[in-house]
Formats: sequence, C-alpha cells, structure tokens
Amino acid sequence: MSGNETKDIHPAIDPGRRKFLGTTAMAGAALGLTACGASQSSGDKAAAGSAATAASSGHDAYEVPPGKLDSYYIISSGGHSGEVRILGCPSGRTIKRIPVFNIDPMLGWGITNESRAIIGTRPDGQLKYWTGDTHHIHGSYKDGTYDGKYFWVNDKLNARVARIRGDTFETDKITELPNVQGQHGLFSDKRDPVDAAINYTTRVFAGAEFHIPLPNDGRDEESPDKYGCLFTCLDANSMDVRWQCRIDGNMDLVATSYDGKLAASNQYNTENGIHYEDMMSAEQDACVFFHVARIEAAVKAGKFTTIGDSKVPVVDGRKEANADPKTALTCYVPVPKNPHGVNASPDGKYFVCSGKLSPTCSVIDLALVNKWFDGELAKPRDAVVAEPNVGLGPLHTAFDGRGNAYTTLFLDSKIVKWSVDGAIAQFKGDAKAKVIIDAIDVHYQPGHGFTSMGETKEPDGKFFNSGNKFSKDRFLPVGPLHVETEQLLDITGEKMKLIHDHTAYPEPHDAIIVRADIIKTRQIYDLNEFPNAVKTKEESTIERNGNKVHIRLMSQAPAYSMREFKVKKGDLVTITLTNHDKVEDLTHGFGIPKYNINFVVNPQETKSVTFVADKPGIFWCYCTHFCHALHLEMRSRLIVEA
Ligand code: RUQ
Ligand code: CUA
Ligand code: CA
Repeated sequence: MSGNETKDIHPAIDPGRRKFLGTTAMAGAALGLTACGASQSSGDKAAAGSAATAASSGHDAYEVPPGKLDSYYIISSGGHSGEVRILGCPSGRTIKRIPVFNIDPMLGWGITNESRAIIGTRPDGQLKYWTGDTHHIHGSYKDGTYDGKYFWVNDKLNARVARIRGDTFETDKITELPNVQGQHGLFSDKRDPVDAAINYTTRVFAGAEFHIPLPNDGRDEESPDKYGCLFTCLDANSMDVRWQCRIDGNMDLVATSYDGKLAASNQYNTENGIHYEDMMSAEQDACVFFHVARIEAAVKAGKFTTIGDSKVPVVDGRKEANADPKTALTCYVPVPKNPHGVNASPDGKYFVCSGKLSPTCSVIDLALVNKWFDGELAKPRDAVVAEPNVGLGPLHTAFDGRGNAYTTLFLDSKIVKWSVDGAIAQFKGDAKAKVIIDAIDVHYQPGHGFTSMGETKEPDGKFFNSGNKFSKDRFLPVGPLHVETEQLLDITGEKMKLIHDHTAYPEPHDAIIVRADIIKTRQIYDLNEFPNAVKTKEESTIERNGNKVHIRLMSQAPAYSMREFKVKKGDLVTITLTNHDKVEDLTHGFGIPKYNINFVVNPQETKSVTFVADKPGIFWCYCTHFCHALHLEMRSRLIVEA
C-alpha cells in the first residue's frame, strides 16, 4: 500500500470508519457493512431532503412527462434472474426485459424451437441449461463509441456469453466457454474493426473467476496447485471461442483499451486460495494485463496447448512463463488488496482498479504498461500513477469526461467524486492537490455505478446511476425479500445531486447508459427472414409423416388460419405460427392448456413449438396477448384423439 491513508479525507467521509479495513478479516468487513447500514439512517433524511431540493429546482430537466421519451437507454444485467433489462433514463422506467439464460413464457423463451436452439439442447432434446446469472453487459463500438448493433452479456453460473441484437433487443447467440467456471467479467473490443468485411467490433474478452482443475474431470480435486483460471477471447461475429490464456490467480472484471492493444482483469485472489481467509492473506493482489497482439501471434504460430476435449488454443500467461517483458503475454501490476472492478477512463489513458478491502483506487497508466512490455519500465508496479484514498469499500469507478472519477463505496454507502489529475499530482508529492471533490449518500451499499456514455469516447457527464445492493426502507415493504434500489444522480455540477430512486428486481449488477439516438430498433420483422414462414393461406396445412404431424398456422387479428386441427394421442406435433399482421405493436400469443406451450409472435415473425400430444381431449389454443376487440374469441381447437 502507498501508506497515504490519512491524507485527503473528505469531510463527508467519516474517518472513524476507516479502521474497519487494513488487514481485518472478512468478518470485520462484514461487520462494517452492518454497522454502516445501521448508522446510515440518520444520514438518510439529509439525503432525502437534498433529493427534494434537486427535484424542485431542476424538475423539468429530469421529468419525462406523459407522451415524451427518455433521452437514454439503460441496458442492464439482471443478475441471477438470468435476464437483461432495458430502462429509460432519466425516468427509470423499465421498458423491456430480455430473456437470455432464463425461461420466459411471455416471449416463449425456452419454449419455442428457435429459442431452444439458441440456448442449446442435450441429445435427448432437453434444454442443456435453463438458468444463468448475468453481471456485465457491454456493446459493440465504432470510432470509440457505441454503434448500437450488439450487446454481450456474461453468465457467471454456467460460463456462457450471450449476444443481444440492438435492432430487436433479443438474444441471438449463446456460447458456452470451455475449461472455465464463474465466467464473470466481460468487455467487448473498443478498437475499430481491422477486417473490412466486418463492420463492427471483432472480439469479446471474458475473465473467469473460479479456478478449477484443468481438465475438470474428477482428477486433481484435492490439489489446488493444479487448479487454473483462463481468460477467454471470443469472435464477436461467429461467437466462437478464439483462444484462452491461462493465468495465475483468478479474475474479476474486464476492461479493454480503445486501441485494441490491451485487455485487463483485476484479481483479488493472487494467493490462489480456496478459502476466503487464504484469498485475503496478501496485502497486494494485481491487475493482470493481456498483450492481445502477442497472444494472437502465439496462437497463429502454434505456441499453445489444448485442455481435455476442448480444441480451443490455450496459451500460457502465468508469471513464471512471462518473466521477460519483451516476449511476455501478460503483465501483473500489483495493486492493494482484493481489488474489485477495473474501469477504463474515456480519454483512453488509464484503467482504475478499486481496492475493495483497501480504501484506495489504483490508477494505472496504459502507456506505462505498454512501456513495460517494450522492456522500458523497471517494474509493473511503476505503471501505477495514483492511488488516492477515496473511502471504504470502493468497488467500481465511472467517469464524466471532465477528468472526474466517481467511485461506489460499498461500506460507506456513498459515491465519491474525485479528480484523476488531482490524484496523480498528489501521488507525485503535491500535498495541496485537490483530490476528493464531493461525496453523496446512496441507499444503500452501492455495487456498480455508471455514467451516461461514460464507457465511450463521448462521455457527456450528465447522469450517474448507482446500483445499490440493499434497499431496506426506500420502498413499501414486501416481505423478507427486498427489491434493490437504483439511484440516479445529476453530475453536471460540482456537487452531485440525487434525482430519484427506482426499484430493480434482484439483482442487476452492471449497466451502460446509451444515448437514445444510437439505438435503431425495428418496428416489425420481415416474413422472408424466417425460412419456415407460413407465407400464404395455401401454405397453412397439416402434414402427417408417420406419427409426426406438422401444423402450419397463420395469425391475423382476430383469428388463426385454422379453426381446429386434429392429431392422435402419441403424435409428435410441431406447430409453426407466422403472424401476418403488419401493424407495429400487433403481437399475438399462442397458449395450449395442459401442454406448457406459451409464446408470442410479433408482426411478420415466425416461431414454432414441438410437443408430444400425450393427453387426449379438446384443448383451446388461445391468443394470450391482447390484440383486438375480439382477442378473447381468437382461438382454435386442438383435438387430440384417443
Ligand atoms: S461485480 S458489484 Cu459481478 Cu460487476 Cu461488482
Ligand atoms: Cu391475437 Cu390476442
Ligand atoms: Ca487477495
């Protein structure tokens, strides 16, 4: 640690709480959490008061009146709900929930054949996985800013990466990563495409958190020294895994540089511990940097191994194998202690690692990391150009494009605003440098915080969203399980202003705030993009092939193209449904009682379901999505003959 703990403590941060950290065990940190939550309530009133002032003075700027649209999309993960959400900013309204790794009858996700093919099935036809845990979502870039084409999100539970289309806000691909568990951090390439045929971001980087025996096939369970962790690179187009890099320790979040040269992941367990005391034993952990071009050259030159059944090239990024900077694939920059989060500044110069168990943020200069790789910097630690004290439990940092950083303080339940240049000057020895500019209470225990366009070269410094992990008394009580609080701050001024709270169903982690004009969604689908579309009344038929029956249906408000369809008990039935309505927003549903069939078709969209007709009787297939004055009458009879 840099030993400057007592310097520059902002009056808004109670220095008394500092003693919770240092070398205390996790039990101490957990105690700090409770104590901090309890002591918060007196501060709440003040914060609520300032929110009211902000709302009354700047009312027009934040309110989105009836009939008006939000100026930003918040594209947010949904945590262990397995989904992704779209919210409006500044209203905080939930606009859409996108099923990704979960099952969602509203859409029919996990029910239709098309979604099941994306999620992946086992040889017996069952879904391979039906649950997931999304944490980090990032978009495709062009010229250093979002192009609105794609978004990628991780699944920590089953080690997958999914892609969401920006024109439909639906999941179109899911890839399972080999050889890893706890796939946590994820970030897309920010460099401009190098391949002319590819008009968007070309790579997605993913950091795995849990180390496992390699291969993980029942060998070496009791030999942690044989455990390993891999950093993964995917091709953004094909979503195939390009390569993996084995490292020491484990990974947490991922950041990428704007020039495509460096990717990095913070590491809280350089100790390779398998119990939490072990994971906290060292005073310093690291931020590991990947020299992407060298790794890709090594893969091209065949300098890799493979693990188990996987064909993915694995290069060796462990410290011992990378001692010579001039050939190193990785660089381990030491930072204090169990850092959480690594975030890139929008000027492209720095990555900031938040200390979590240290009250500091480490500012790492990317030019100096590149210098180390060129053999011109003595030690990786020399790439750290600032390490300001910001408060207790710093987790994630966002930027406003005016040189300020905003760090979430989990234990202090605050957002602290600090100057990057001020911190660098202070680190160089300028005792008068102004580092901490402001701090504000949030409610409570913030995890991620993110600014409008803050992860692009066009940060506009207008809004900061604090994703709070505890809501306690902020909303009507709804039983033991509480909702989470997202709080929006106006960051246009010197002082931050709390604008409003909105609820978040547990539990979103990270999000990005994207300017509304960047997103270009479609109003309807195109019939021709579905090879199985039922295009005309003549194509609406029932075909039998042995015990396989294919019912080809159309919907057009307020009717399906067939009033009834007969099958025999035991038939394997496929129903393909094309929605012929062309009007925006005219979605139909299709539900079959007792058969677990429930999905929607949007205008000009085709979907299909397959099931065994194992129950004889009459089953009213009905439209589940209100579409017309005769919506209730919109139904057909499925007759299953005994
Ligand atoms: S981690 S609360 Cu999954 Cu993004 Cu930091
Ligand atoms: Cu069609 Cu309701
Ligand atoms: Ca550690």
